[in-house]
Amino acid sequence: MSKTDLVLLHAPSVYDFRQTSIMYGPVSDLVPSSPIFEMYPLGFTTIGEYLERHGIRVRIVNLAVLMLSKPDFDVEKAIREMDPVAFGIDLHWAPHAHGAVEVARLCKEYHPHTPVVFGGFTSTYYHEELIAYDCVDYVLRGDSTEEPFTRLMYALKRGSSVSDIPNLIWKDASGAIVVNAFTCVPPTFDHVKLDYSFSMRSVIRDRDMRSSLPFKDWLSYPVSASLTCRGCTRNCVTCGGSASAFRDHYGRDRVAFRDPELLVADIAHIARHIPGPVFVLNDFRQAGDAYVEQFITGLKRIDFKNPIGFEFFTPPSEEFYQLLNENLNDYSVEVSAESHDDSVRAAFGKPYTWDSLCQSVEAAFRNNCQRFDLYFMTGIPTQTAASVLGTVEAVEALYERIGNNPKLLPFIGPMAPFLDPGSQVFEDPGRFGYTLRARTLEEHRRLLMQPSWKYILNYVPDAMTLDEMVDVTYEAALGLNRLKARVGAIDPGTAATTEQRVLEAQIAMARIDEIMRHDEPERSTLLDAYKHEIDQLNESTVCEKTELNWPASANLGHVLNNVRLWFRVNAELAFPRLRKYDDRFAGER
Ligand code: B12
Ligand code: SF4
Repeated sequence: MSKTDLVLLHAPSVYDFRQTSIMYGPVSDLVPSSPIFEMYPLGFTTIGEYLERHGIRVRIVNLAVLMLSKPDFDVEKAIREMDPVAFGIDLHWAPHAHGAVEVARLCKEYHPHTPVVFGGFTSTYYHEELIAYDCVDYVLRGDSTEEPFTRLMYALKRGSSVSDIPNLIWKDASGAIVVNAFTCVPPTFDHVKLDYSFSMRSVIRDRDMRSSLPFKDWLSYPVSASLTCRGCTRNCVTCGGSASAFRDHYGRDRVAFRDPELLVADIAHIARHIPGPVFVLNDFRQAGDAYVEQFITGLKRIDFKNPIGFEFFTPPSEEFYQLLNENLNDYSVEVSAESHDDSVRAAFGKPYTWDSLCQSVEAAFRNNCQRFDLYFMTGIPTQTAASVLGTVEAVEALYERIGNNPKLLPFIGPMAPFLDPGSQVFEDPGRFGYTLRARTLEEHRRLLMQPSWKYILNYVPDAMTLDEMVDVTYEAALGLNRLKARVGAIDPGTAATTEQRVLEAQIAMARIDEIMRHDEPERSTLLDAYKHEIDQLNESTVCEKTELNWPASANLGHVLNNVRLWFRVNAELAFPRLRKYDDRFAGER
């Protein structure tokens, strides 16, 4: 097993963002990525680990990170020099619609006979449109592609038929499109490893750290995510990962949970090798009380020391925080309330009250919660500009209620760049008070090339104009920034930088509107001339990226464990027989 069989490529949102003048705005301010969304799907690591366990050699190349961190990185040369059996490209998030297809075109240009495989949520949703592109040979549908991908790779290596590989869309010899049955939807989430062992091994083996970094600044902020499930029990109307989206588009009618003992083992493994905080995503309370008890006491058993953060879909109770406090050293909480306004939140699909949330924040701090991140969004159903500004006042009152505790960190950002394909709102916009500006994949690709986030949005809400939405998003961000500075949740320097950036962003948005009133070719000339200023504003706007960070510290244990892993991987390279493989699909190998 010497040559790389599969290269997994992650494209930037827009290819080539280095040449275009686009004011992305605060579209990614609330996630660790920059606006070109350089983070690859966690599924790359589960695919990589699973395929390697079955004898297929995999390499992740995060083109987006390489392009961001090395301005002269030559993508075409890098792709030309690769020589795998197949390329895999994620079109998981709709914002990658432009970059992912352009990267596929480059793969085909330099390697016309090498198959290009697409996958991810957006690929699944748009599988018919996607397979029609000349540069796409296969699409694998679904939220669990590890097994069909393994079988596809065996078939490609042997030159055998792919007609019985589940979830696969392909073209036969005549070019006709064949849609295989969508039957691989595992009922549990236990067949994969979520412990980052694949990424660590491949860094050591390929002597290449940067290509597989999950996002640009990961080395300075080594955060990891743990997942409790595939699917979701809830139905937030704008979410493409809701219960109804999974049922209607991803073939899943029941949530697949990860065994709590496996989840604890994932986290223990992360803690041995990576010093940063661990986020446990997808509210584990969805799995019921027994699961909660087993998981939390399991974390106590491993004496988990890293900071740990939990995403909760509804405000937890005092009793629940007591359980966390009794069992954990350092925990934090994250809740996306979306709005302070109960009717707006109910229209979004989260029908709990603002008062219950405030009580939960108080209870969290009574029980030693180290940090409470509260997320709000603009552009959601029924939300008016006045309601958005009301959120700032409500947060101010909440700060007063908790004695201006600086451990509360509120954030606000727009629902952007897109309403999720597959969400209830996307499927039936009129019912929820929206007009869609794009439906097809190609229409989304065109939107991504627009010059500012106001023009990129794939929707217009009825309850406010796009200009109002842009203005109140920045206004509310300024309000929260000032509040955080006043209570000491952020330092004055950070607050001043954010204030300045928001003000400059408002000016830039107005300037782009003004440029858009010109016709081509003057419009493009003016935009190109403005590129430098726009690029300065693209990193973060409504908050400083580092505000999202939780503390991390490496110790001697991490160093020793990584040295041990380094020796083991190198020994396996020198003596391949040391590596054990799974023979599950041996007949197809
Ligand atoms: C965890 C999560 C995150 C994490 C990211 C973790 C990560 N690196 O993957 C964070 C919080 C950072 C995040 C950010 C964003 N997210 Co998110 N996220 C999720 C969530 C909750 C779970 C997804 C998950 O991890 N699944 C399990 C992992 C192990 O599998 P996987 O990555 O899906 O991969 C499998 C398949 O998708 C497929 N697959 C994936 N890639 C490929 C490639 C190939 C070639 C093949 C064959 C198969 C394949 O096979 C994989 C293995 O089986 C879902 C909601 C949900 N209920 O599912 C939303 C969701 C996926 N996110 C969504 C969105 C919109 C975003 C953002 C764009 C939001 C924003 N504007 O900032 C950003 C994008 C960040 C970036 N790329 O830089 C939408 C996507 C809708 C759409 N169709 O576009 C979802 C559905 C719902 C939502 N609104 O949050 N997200
Ligand atoms: S936004 Fe709502 S539906 Fe979507 S993953 Fe989160 S809780 Fe589930």
